Amino acid sequence: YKTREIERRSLDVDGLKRSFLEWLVYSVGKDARAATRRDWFHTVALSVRDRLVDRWMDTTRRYYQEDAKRVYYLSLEFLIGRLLTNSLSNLGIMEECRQALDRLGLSMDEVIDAEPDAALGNGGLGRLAACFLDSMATQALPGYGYGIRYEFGLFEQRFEHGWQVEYPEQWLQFGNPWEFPRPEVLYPVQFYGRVEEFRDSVGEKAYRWVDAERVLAMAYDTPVVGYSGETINTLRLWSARATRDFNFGHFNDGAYMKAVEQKVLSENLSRVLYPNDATETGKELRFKQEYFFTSASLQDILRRFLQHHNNFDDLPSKAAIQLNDTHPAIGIAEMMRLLVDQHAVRWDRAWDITRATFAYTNHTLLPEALEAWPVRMVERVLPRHMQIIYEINARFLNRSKARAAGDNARLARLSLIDERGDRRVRMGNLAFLGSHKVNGVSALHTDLMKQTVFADFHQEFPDRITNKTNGITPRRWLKQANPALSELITSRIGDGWIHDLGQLTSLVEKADDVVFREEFRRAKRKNKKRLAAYIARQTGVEVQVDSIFDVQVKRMHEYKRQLLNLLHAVALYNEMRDNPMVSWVPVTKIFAGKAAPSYHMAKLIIKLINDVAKVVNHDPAVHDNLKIVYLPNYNVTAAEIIMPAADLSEQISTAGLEASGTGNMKLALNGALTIGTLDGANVEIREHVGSDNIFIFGLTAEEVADLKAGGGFNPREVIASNPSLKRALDMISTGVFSPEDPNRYHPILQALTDGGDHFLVTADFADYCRAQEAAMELYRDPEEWTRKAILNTANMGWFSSDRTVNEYAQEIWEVKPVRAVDDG
Ligand code: 26Q
Repeated sequence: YKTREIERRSLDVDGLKRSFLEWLVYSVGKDARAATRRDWFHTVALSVRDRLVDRWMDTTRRYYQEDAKRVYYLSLEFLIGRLLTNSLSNLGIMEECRQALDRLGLSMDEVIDAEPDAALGNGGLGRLAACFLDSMATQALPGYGYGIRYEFGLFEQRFEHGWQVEYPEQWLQFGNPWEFPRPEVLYPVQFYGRVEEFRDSVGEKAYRWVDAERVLAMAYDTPVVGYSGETINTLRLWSARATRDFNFGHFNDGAYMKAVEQKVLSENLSRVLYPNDATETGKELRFKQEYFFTSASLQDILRRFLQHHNNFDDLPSKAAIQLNDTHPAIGIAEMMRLLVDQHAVRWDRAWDITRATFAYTNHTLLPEALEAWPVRMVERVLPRHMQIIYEINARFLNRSKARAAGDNARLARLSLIDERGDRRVRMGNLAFLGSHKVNGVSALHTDLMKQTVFADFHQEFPDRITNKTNGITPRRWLKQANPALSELITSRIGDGWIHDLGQLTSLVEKADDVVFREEFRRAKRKNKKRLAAYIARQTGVEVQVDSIFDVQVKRMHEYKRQLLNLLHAVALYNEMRDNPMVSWVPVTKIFAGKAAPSYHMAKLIIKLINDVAKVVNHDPAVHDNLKIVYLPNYNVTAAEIIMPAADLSEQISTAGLEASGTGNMKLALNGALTIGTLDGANVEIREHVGSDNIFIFGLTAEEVADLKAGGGFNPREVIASNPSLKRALDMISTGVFSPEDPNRYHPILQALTDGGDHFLVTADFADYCRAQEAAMELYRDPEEWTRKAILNTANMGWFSSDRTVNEYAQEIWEVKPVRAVDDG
């Protein structure tokens, strides 16, 4: 017994090795000869998990004993990726584990590669939530993530004849060694039914939600290991379970199968992540998912609060609830319902408590992405919540009427209900009204929030909107993903940067050090070789390691303008063929990213990139100086290989449309130079790395707004006056890249011409090509390029999510670190 206990804690090579053998036999149930790579992964993960449990329970106990204020991060997405390297690295036992496996004749890299990528998110918003979890744990902040345990994560993308095809992502197929099911942590969540009015004990009007359907939310907990392993927080994901009493009635008439069907249906709630990363779909199941996890989370939060407290006035000093976009915004109404209907708190008091507890982060200004649920659906699915929303709205509009002084258009804009057409509930307005702070995710985005979508609300509540520029965790995105560069950095400035990324500024002076530059280049080259091998494996294309790795990896969306990048590729292709005697700088254009399955234009652009790639990559006339690759199935694991290997980072969205971007930060931190518009966090990246060390081009957000307001932009004129653009577009439209179907790309050409080129691809084309030429020219001078690359890495420390989370903690949540050893 005693030995067993030691085995589960020891962090040395021998202890790990013994522990692996024990787990393999007694829990995975295999012997070493029969074990597959996947068996070994489960073995190692379970052994590592053992080493988390004590500290995890310590952390939980510490928070409980100190009755610390907690922050609850409600997010429909957590894009966490793999956890093995993360856990080992944060515990500081990577090398010990490698050696232990070595002694068993196993390759650590193969074991690591057997872990599926947990893709419980679409892109930036979900990955941000995962970075915040890492940063909260690292800084000993009592932070909990709450979300859904989707059975199917974001679909797997494959290419068939160059077209995107989606396959189910079955990440749980072989079990998940990191999670702890909590079958006793179970909450009922209701849907449908109707509301009954009655008189309460003191004769006041009160409401009861009756005849509703019930689903249960069951918790699964995953430990979130902070750097050094001192603090281990919890990610709690909800899974839908049918209630046991579900349909007793059916058994009478022998309709057993019907009851089972119902059970299956109610469990669909947590089946699949919606693959839409911008456009709101209006699907009832999506709305039910939002309410399902929000309600379960709030019930759990109140249960924890009531362990220590009986006065709800204390809730805001013990709990901060952060809404990751409007997806959990129904939580505002749910909190009111729980306080007013279930706990008999008076409306005004309940409203003050709710507002003081909630805060809301906005991630997009795109009108098609703002959630607005049909009133008719909300009143059917959540009848009591619809009443509560009307009540919130009536009280608010009443108060605002005086100030609006007869400006009915203004009142209509402030209303929680969009009365135009079919009536809809504006979830952004609800989130804004029910929160004490509302934040944007970059300086520019926050300014635009104040000027556009939330202009009226900003006037009403001038202190509510605040900026919290996004960040990324340096543990995953530098230390783990880029060991070559990490080791180089640590050899020069020590390892303090891992938890204090600002320390990277000590590298500024190293930019002028020839030896350091040489070593920096060597690290980059190593990463490029690794990516080249990955590209060859995934696509069969051989790329030149000495070419510029020009990288655009992100969701496929028209506003992100992958098309602009591709048009430059076609123009460059033409120039190379026209001028075979010029000594061209070799370029490898690397694309990766998924399109929402219903987003036809995005899928057509993917097909176009693959079609152009096929022609260019096989054309001997360009002498391998240009290659184009589209890597399938971009996810966190692929990003960890791509980010460290990039030379040039494409951040080329139409100015004003990308809220922040976070891939831009990962790439610059890993020493890529940015070519980008003044959009989102690019603006702040320029301020930090210096305008000499970034390639900025294109219209500014203000110029875009003026252009649209003036209505004065004719893409046909722009095309006609730019021969290289015209030629590229003509080639696409005449079927040079799709001879078997010459008209295939007409929808794209249509959008760029008659469609009015909504995203200003043609308007920015010339300046983009100029910036690309500047980049290629600089690449001819490796010393100068490397100097700038080093200055990027050195000055990106501010973009650590540790800094971001600290700002939230101090200015929004008012939570403080709770450390293991309190010597204060
Ligand atoms: C909404 C309703 C129905 C179905 C799906 C959705 C939905 C899902 C995901 C809407 C939006 C998203 C994701 C948005 C997102 O990832 N936004 C990105 O957030 C990043 C983190 O702040 C920013 O850096 C990016 O600029 C922003 O695009």
